[in-house]
Amino acid sequence: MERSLVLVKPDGVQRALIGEVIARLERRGLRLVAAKFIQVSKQLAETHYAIHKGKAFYEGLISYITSAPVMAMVWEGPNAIAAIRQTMGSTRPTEAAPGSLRHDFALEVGRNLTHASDSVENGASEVALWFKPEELVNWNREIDEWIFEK
Ligand code: D4T
Repeated sequence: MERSLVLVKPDGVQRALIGEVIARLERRGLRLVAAKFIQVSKQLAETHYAIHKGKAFYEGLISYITSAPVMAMVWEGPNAIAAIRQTMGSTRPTEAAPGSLRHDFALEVGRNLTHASDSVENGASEVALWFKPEELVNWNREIDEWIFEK
């Protein structure tokens, strides 16, 4: 079972799209593991985006993600990494597939609404960065056997 960090970024929160993001992930069949509504500190932002330090868009990225609250979540499921990134659409909204969140709701890469982990390894490290172990809920749903093959 793969796990991904999912963020509804400040633009998604300000535009009242938290429910839309959650609804699409729920409808897809993914299972919610954790959620919290937080103001991101500069320190957390810099750790999360450390890989982009030095790039032209880095400073803008840090001020964007710390500019207003975010909805931070963990979602899980078989193939969750690929499934969630497909539901989000490509990082650049104008390259996102029709029907994806970024296609339907965004125009610019610097206001692309959401974040999702891009690999199983990054999913595990990002979940550990954003959540304490006791904030993660292990549970089963009645419908799981109708969505998860094994
Ligand atoms: P996030 O991490 O926000 O889900 O984005 P992705 O995983 O889809 O894409 P990324 O790591 O390549 O980019 C991180 C973040 O930086 C912003 N960005 C990116 C930007 O403002 N300008 C750029 O040219 C790029 C490549 C958008 C997402």
